[in-house]
Amino acid sequence: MPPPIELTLVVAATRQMGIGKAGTLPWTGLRKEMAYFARVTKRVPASSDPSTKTQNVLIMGRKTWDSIPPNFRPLKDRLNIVISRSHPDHHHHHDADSDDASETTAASVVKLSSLDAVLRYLQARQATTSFSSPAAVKEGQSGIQMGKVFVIGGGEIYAAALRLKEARRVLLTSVQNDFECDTFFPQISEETGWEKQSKEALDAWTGEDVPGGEQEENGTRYEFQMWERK
Ligand code: FOL
Repeated sequence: MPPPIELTLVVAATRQMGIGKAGTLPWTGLRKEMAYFARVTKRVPASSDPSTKTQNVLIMGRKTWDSIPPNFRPLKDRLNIVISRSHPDHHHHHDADSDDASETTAASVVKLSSLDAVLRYLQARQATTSFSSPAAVKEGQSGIQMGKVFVIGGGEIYAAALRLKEARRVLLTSVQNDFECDTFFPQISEETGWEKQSKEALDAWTGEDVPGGEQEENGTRYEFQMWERK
């Protein structure tokens, strides 16, 4: 039996847990922070079978998809799953190579109508891709091994994900400056059942030497953190 799906939420948030304003990020110019997001979400687990291609999975809501600059989406080298109530649940596996707008990327997009449908899709895929039979590939299962599974927002999707037992961990970039926000991430704290992990634990989980302590870019201060459920 495949291991249960484990969800990791990735987010940058102010101390008030503000994450967005008017359909975009509240800040501009956090280039190294964004580069951290890209690196961490691309790096596949060290345990991956080196003879098979592995890709991490990004789950996002439709508004987050819309917020990503068109020339950056689908976010490359990762399977992009977009949740949208107005889309039926037959997945439409689209190889970017055959798409005019993103011919240089090796990413693909799957649209599903709920987080629940995403979990069922991933469970099914996890069960079939370990064999990557021609039948499974023909069915749109692609034969690519699934690596880590990330939830990348926005507010509505984060809140729904945090209600699931599968949501094990939050990679939180804690932004110290105040920005006006209209979209928020739920409070995570000791009181709500979460525990901040050490830098060593963050390094081990991400597979990199994450800069520790306060970072600063263009006058905005932030810290890379990892929280896990108690
Ligand atoms: N988590 C963190 N830590 N920071 C974020 O900025 C963030 N943003 C989102 C979700 N989780 C986050 C959602 N918004 C891109 C743009 C917006 C976005 C997420 C990703 C994007 O264009 N990413 C590209 C570009 C990388 C770069 O500029 O270096 C990518 O390849 O990931």
